[in-house]
Amino acid sequence: MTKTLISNGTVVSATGRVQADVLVDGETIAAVLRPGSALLGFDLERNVDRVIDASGKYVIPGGVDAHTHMQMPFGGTEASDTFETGTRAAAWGGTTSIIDFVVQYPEQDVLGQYQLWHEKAAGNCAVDYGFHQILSDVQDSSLKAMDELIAEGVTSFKLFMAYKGVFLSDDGQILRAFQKGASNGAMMMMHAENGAMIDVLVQQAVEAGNTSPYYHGLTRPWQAEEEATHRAIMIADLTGAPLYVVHVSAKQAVEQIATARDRGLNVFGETCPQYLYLSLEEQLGAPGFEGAKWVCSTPLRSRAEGHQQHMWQSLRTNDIQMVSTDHCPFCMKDQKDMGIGDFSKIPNGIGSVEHRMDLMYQGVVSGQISLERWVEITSTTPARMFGLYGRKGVIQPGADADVVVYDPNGHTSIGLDKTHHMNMDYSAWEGFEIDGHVDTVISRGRVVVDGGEFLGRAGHGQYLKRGLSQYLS
Ligand code: DUC
Ligand code: ZN
Ligand code: ZN
Ligand code: ZN
Repeated sequence: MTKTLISNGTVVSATGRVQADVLVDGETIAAVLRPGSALLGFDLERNVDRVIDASGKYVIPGGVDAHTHMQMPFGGTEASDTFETGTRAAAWGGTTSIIDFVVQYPEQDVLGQYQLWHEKAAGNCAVDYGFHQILSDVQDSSLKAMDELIAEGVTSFKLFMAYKGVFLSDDGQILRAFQKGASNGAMMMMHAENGAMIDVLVQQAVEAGNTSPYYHGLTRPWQAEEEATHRAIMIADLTGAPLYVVHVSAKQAVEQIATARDRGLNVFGETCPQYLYLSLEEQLGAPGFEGAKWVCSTPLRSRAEGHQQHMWQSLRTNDIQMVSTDHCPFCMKDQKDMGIGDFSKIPNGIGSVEHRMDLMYQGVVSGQISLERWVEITSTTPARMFGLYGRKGVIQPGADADVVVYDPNGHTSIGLDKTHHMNMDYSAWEGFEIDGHVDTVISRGRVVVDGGEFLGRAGHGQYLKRGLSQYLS
């Protein structure tokens, strides 16, 4: 088995930092050692196959992106990253685990869809992958499937309060699914937007000739997000189910989550880089149809209203627990452009799986979050939230050797002709400059990225059979 020593780096965890050497043996971490101690009484040349010098660099657990949609059929097309291209891009950016969403559309068999997602992913992934399950047809067979999926390591289930005819569940269906989650320990995830209100606003806008991409955001106002977030919390409270609200963008929705947590409920919130950095005003300022690049749901929010600054604060105070990408990439050509003349036909989604670690590190540079909080919200908490902690999310003996060597003196320019490995014909992050750099990425002991070279392979990534959320037991 290959032994690798990552020497002289600063090992950063959710709780602190220490100068240490990390010894990797095969696929796992064998030891975290005092710097240089591996050299004492130890023939380095004979006993270690490779030494990675991490002097002046951070050594962190690999990123866990708990919200991706690889090759998802959606909006009359399919998300443009396959499991192969998407996980390769993830690896480039220091993310060594993803949790992707199996989709049940109406009338589809849940377990059949789960098998289908395995077929899509198996043999294609560069890094490890797990699954959540989307339920869009809550009926007896779907509820029964929830028990069977938990035994398969799918321990979290997403429902939608929007997208009529596609994903939408009504409150009674949500109640039934949450009752099941309360009894079997599953984490219930919610897309919290009031779809009925949004559908009317969208129709009115299109009829009035307000068809540019900017109206996507205006027709999905924060009130629709706050109301749905509150309703989801009430259903969680009534049933006793734990609730994880995905892609939170409105400060008012954050306040609902914070209030619920203060009351002692098991309610958690996720945000995404786009809700920290991008705004409705910038989307408005984009020429022509360019604003389509940032059409996602929940939508970008107004900077004048202060949502972005409030979201950073919420990450600091733990009103919001973690950051995923909601990676749902579409190209402008032949995908987003379906919505020219009608914004409601633009496939919803932004691609960021490659840039999450960098974008959040820039939050450390700008003083928004600490170095430790960076590791916590991008790796440790996602792992713990979704039953992977111990294997993932931490550098300690016995953990999977998923390690990133991050250079705080390096630099990353994001953009189509710069750093961009996702299968998209544009970057939602064009022109972003990061005062740091992913130097080396190790996935289960294998160096998959090093010195600007991809060394991984499709099929190295394995399915992650997850346990129940470690925030609940
Ligand atoms: N939001 C998106 O932007 N894309 C996929 C589905 C969703 O909820
Ligand atoms: Zn969603
Ligand atoms: Zn999503
Ligand atoms: Zn570098």
